[in-house]
Amino acid sequence: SFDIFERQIDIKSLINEAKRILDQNWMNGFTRPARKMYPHQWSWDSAFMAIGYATYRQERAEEELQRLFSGQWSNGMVPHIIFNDNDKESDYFPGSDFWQTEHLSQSPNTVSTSGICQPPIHATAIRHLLETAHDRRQAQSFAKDVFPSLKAWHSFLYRERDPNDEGLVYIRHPWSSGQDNSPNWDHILQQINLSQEQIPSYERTDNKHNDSSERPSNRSYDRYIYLVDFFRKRGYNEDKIRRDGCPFLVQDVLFNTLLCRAGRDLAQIAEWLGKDPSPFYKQAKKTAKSINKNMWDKNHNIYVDLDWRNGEKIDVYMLSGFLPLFANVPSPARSEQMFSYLNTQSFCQLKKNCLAVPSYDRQQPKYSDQKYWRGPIWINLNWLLYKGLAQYGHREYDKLIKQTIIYLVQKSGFHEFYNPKTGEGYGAEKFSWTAALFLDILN
Ligand code: 9YW
Repeated sequence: SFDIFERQIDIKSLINEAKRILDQNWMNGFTRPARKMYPHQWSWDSAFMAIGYATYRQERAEEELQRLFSGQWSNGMVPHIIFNDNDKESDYFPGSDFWQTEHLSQSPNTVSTSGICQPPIHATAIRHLLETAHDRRQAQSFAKDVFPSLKAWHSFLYRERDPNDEGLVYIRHPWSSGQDNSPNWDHILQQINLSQEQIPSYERTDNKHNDSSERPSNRSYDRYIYLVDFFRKRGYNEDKIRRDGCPFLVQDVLFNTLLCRAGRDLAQIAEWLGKDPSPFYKQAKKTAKSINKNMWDKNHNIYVDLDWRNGEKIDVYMLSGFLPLFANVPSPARSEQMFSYLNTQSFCQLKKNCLAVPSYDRQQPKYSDQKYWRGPIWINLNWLLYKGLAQYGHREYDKLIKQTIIYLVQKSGFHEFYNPKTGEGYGAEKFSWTAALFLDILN
């Protein structure tokens, strides 16, 4: 048992440690999520890093995002990884050679990239930078430079990933969700029957750096790799991928929530730059409406993902199902219904001395304290929840989240994820977004 409210904590030294981690993971223009395990640049990680850098090093936040957009494809996609071609020691799999993107007409010539994307939280990070910058003029000029890239990124998503014009975009790989091993994907992945010949030969490296009991199963990995092979065989052509029956097409709550919020943030940026914000507001409004209409699970008081192929709800109750709060999607009445589920032993109940908030409903049979995205506490999800709840006035719960984050970091260091029962840290150590978002929350 622990008491997260009664500890003497030296916040200043934790802040210094967080900055030290970001400095150590910084590498010629971008921040590695973690030194050994993730030696390249990841898309949504970079946006979180920028939010952390905004507290003390504005120019780095800008450099980070500029480097990310240097990997943007000509169709507007921001790839989920921009590889660090100089790192010869890295054994990260799948590396740039596996993705086979370098000879595509739509991929950049200067850097090598993966062929899928991650949640679009970049406009949100840039708006935040504009609001907090100590050098406002510099931030404005940066925003002006990246505005066309942001616009192209959002257009790509609505154009290529929302073929029925629903206001909801799909992802086509679990890695695109940011929550790789979430139970959300189990049912769809299980339905993909593969013969041995359909799986390209490959060797996992993630297990070398980490306890394999915390990581995705080999069966899931086979399917992750099969999907990449499916895309590269079709030259990453979206129509072909869909027409040929890509077996994984999901409208994900978190991805669409972040797109909705980023759309409004992009509109605000446009306004500040003297440009027309209305197309972005319009898109965001439509997305919010569809999240409310199609993704709301009224029996459980939470939002759920949809299988794009048949429109069916995926009945899995994740912390991310509460995150539409971050984009102001639920009405106040609905937000109260959500809160009445969040504030139970399924997640974490106020005054029950629990660590807030695990990534998955603890009472579900597949819940695990240790497994990647199947229960452990992730700081980025909690940061999003924290900001979301603040907009609806839930101060007491926010205090609990903040105290949990301080407790975890002090007890176990800046880990990738944490055990909700014991507070033990798992995955990569000295993990960048944990450090970056800690800085923001304590700022
Ligand atoms: C991988 C880098 C990435 C995150 C993802 C997280 C994990 C594994 O690490 O992905 O090999 O890409 O699931 O959200 O961006 O931190």
